[in-house]
Amino acid sequence: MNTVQKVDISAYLVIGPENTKGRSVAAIIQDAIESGFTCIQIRSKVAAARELIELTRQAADVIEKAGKSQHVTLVVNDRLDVVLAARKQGIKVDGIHVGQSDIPVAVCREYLGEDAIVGLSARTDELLEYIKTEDVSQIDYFGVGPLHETQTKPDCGMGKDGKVITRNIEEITKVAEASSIPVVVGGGVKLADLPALTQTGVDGFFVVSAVTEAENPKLEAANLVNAWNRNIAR
Ligand code: TZP
Ligand code: MG
Repeated sequence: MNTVQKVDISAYLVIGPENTKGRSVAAIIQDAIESGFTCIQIRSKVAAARELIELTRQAADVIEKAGKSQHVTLVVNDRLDVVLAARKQGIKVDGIHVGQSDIPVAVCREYLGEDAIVGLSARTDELLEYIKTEDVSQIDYFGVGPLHETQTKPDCGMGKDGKVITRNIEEITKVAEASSIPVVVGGGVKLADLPALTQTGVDGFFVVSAVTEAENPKLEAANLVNAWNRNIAR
């Protein structure tokens, strides 16, 4: 189909104050977008609502000052209240990313409107069947993972038995084929994973630590973007 994609999830940074080794969240976001990252998600399990609103404001400012407000998407993880409060304060926040246990997609869509970006983390169990059968009419993209176990989110991909299920390249290829909406893959993703990931048919990769814990976040972000763009089949 020759439609204009609503969101570019090719290089997607997830970031919160607990991920930056004490460095400024806004500065690392600036590094990432200057290096070509296309999507930013503010995610924190420790920050209070006011801090999340402030981080969202700083992210929106950085994106605007870089002249990328029309190209770089800004979303907040989980917190519909934070997105609504930020918008009320005039902050340009594009949407929300939710998980299977969070506020339902339909509710997010109702509050944020048709133009908002609403991303959903796919289910862990029976992933392929889920991707094929889920009603995706209100969802802009699926988050899928983890590719590897990760200390950033140790319970990512954890099954009912407490064991983490990672996704290999073959499975990810099947998910990309089966999904009628864009797919972004993350969880332990590092530079070395990108050549293989670009061959799976997914629309992008997401990272936390590869950028937020890098000694030089700007350089590492550029390395990731370049590796993706160099290898992706167009
Ligand atoms: N959702 C699924 S895995 C994950 C999130 C937020 C963390 C990924 O972090 P990292 O450091 O890129 O492994
Ligand atoms: Mg969540």
